[in-house]
Amino acid sequence: TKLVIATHNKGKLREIRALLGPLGIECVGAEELDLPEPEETGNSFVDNAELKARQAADLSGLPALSDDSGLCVDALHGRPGIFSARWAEDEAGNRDWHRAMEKVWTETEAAGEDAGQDAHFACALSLAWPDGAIESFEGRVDGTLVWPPRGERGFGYDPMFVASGREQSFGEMDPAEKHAISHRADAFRKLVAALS
Ligand code: ITT
Repeated sequence: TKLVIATHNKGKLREIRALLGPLGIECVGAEELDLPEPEETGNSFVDNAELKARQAADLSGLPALSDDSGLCVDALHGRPGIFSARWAEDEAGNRDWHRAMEKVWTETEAAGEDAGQDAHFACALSLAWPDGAIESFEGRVDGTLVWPPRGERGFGYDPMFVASGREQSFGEMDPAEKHAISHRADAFRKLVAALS
């Protein structure tokens, strides 16, 4: 079977391909099919993941897998959360991850010492079928924020996140190590368990 990966984010696409590789599923990216990027109007990771997967399955006639994810900071009551990509965008819609990380750090510091730097990454994966069926799976990984950012690997907020019990940030880690513990891997384990 062919599966559409309903994302326009190259970092996510790379990780999803690595996670699906061992399962022998043929993946095609949304950009290869010229699928449009839907507006993310949902109020939760699952809502947004479902609208991205639904649209891709409807337009392609193939099963589609989407990922909606983000960084949730305790001191910021879960922000940026579903707005994680938006915090990186300037008026022209260009994304600058250093600027996004700086904003997260500055606001976390402003929230006060008591609140601490606890945070987690969350991921919702949705699998939509052309016949209308849809299933979603959620994963998370807990950790703390660090400043300044560390490492050039991964994508997005990875350089400022250290998972609980680890020394290296996600930006410093070997990709295989991130894939063993990430929010995305956690959601994938649930998806694979449900499908097998
Ligand atoms: P698609 O909607 O096309 O999939 P997007 O980048 O717009 O791509 P989201 O709306 O889910 O995706 O935004 C989530 C943002 O959260 C994303 O752009 C990342 O920067 C950040 N994020 C998600 N997973 C991450 C990870 O594993 N490491 C670092 N940052 C991550």
